[in-house]
Amino acid sequence: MQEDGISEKEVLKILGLSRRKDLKYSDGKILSSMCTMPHIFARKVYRFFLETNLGDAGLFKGTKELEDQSIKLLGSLLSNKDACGFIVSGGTEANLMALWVARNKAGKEKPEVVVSEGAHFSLEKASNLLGMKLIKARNKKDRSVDINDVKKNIGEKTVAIVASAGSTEYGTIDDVEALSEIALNEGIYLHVDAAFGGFVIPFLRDLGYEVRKFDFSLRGVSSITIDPHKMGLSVIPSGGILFRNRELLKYIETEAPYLTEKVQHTILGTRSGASAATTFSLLKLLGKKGYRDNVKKCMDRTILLYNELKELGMDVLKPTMNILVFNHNKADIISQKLAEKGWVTSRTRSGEIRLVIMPHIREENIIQFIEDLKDILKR
Ligand code: 0PR
Repeated sequence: MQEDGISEKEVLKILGLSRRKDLKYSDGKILSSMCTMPHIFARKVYRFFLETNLGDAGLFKGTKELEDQSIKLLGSLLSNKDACGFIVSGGTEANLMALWVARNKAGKEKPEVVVSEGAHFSLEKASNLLGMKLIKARNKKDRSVDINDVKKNIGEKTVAIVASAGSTEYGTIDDVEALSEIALNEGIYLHVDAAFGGFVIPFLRDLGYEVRKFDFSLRGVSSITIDPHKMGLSVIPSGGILFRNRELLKYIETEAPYLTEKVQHTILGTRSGASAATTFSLLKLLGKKGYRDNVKKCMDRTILLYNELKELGMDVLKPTMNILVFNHNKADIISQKLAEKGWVTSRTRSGEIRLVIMPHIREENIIQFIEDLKDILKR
């Protein structure tokens, strides 16, 4: 580090050079990401809360109220007005908190957690950190978890089951209703990872799509991850963890004797209130209608792309939400050629090409994508 500082202008110049190397959502070519441009209002709100710290909530009572209100609003979206929880850094932290509660609640030696083979890798991190054995149940052909295989994998040491409601790779929703029954019968904690789907599924239902139940209306569901920084249009970092009731929090309570609030439940100590305030603002500003319109826009474009891909003879999976997966015997070459044309796509673990149709993907981008794909296929 140099002795004397440099001018703001010089610093900004360095920043500008770095920032120019970043890709931009607004170019409409990022088809691999579950994040998007934050809502324009989010940018304004975030700045107002830069100094707020929910790790010392007694100093920031107003901001803490905004976090509590956000959780209330998300709880009502997920069929539970009594839900409690936190706006955290993202889905990884939310999933970690859920398994933390599940492990401590069960208090078993050598605890095990059953997830689907398509579960997000954050659950591998969480189980590793918590000293839990992660057991993967097989997926069915439709890419939702095979309930019979979940049952087979449940044993004496099982303390939790994790369901996906909007799987990362395929956007599929597990049969949470069946998993909820199992959880109730066996006395096992059920966590639903709706990091992506939480801001999609409730609105799909309103729009007339047939979607599975996944939320607190199912009695066996103990907690849900729902991320404002994905389809919630909020800023990074904004994740959401909701628990069915306050009782569950006692399993992760830590004393913070010298602070304004005497106990903490979150993993982080010092944590920004800006994410909570921004999330609250968007929930109020957009309302259900705003989010429903957002989902409709993404789904209309997803279906347009689905139809075009089918027309091209691609092996496309019927989408559950705004995630499209297709296969081709030359998928390797196709994704490489798409990259040469500037398209950022991703691949599933089975090698299919995966596209996430986020709000920054406009109809014209889809038309261009299809044109480019046709061109690649011709050669
Ligand atoms: N659960 C599910 C179902 C997820 O899809 C993700 C992330 C997580 C949990 C973890 O969330 P955080 O990343 O917020 O901790 N899914 C995306 C993925 O892995 C994250 C992502 C987002 C990756 C934007 C790339 C990107 O550009 O694909």
